[in-house]
Amino acid sequence: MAILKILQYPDERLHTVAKSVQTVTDDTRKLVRDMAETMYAAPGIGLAATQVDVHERIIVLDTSEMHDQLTVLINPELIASSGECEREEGCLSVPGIYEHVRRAERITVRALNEQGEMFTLEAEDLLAVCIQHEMDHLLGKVFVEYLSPLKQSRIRSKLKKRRREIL
Ligand code: K1U
Ligand code: ZN
Repeated sequence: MAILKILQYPDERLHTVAKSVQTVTDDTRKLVRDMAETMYAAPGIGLAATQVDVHERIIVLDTSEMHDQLTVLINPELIASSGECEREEGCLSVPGIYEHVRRAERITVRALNEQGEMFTLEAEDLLAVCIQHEMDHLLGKVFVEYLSPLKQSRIRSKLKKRRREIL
């Protein structure tokens, strides 16, 4: 297994639209294992392939308290959504920034698992928010893009300043 490099906002590659996986192969399963290891090490509760510069529709998630319930979504499709909620979100590609975003409260997604079998998942609360956040990554959208242009520009400046200080 390997820890992969996570792209940092405002990297242009985070705006790439991911392509569907044609066939789930051993290479797909290796990428899923590496993504899961990267997510747990970060630590995070989700990771989209876009964030590790692989532009395929693959997501890993684990919102469980014990970090022992990995969910893999390959080619996820949103088939239903209802309600509205507003929660604070974070992102491994936008470190140290936490902002409230409004999303659907409950969703149903259809996806393939690591074996290439189709399944349906009903989610609510944090899991629903996390899936929507990760599905946005696959469409090239980062959560800060829901914020006002002023907030986005402040976040970009803050991250650039922080990076200058680190280098
Ligand atoms: O970068 C990502 O897409 C992962 C992101 C997922 C997410 C978090 C919160 C709301 C929506 C989506 C994260 O995992 S940020 C880190 C985080 O939330 C966390 C880290 C350790 C323990 C618990 C939470
Ligand atoms: Zn994110």
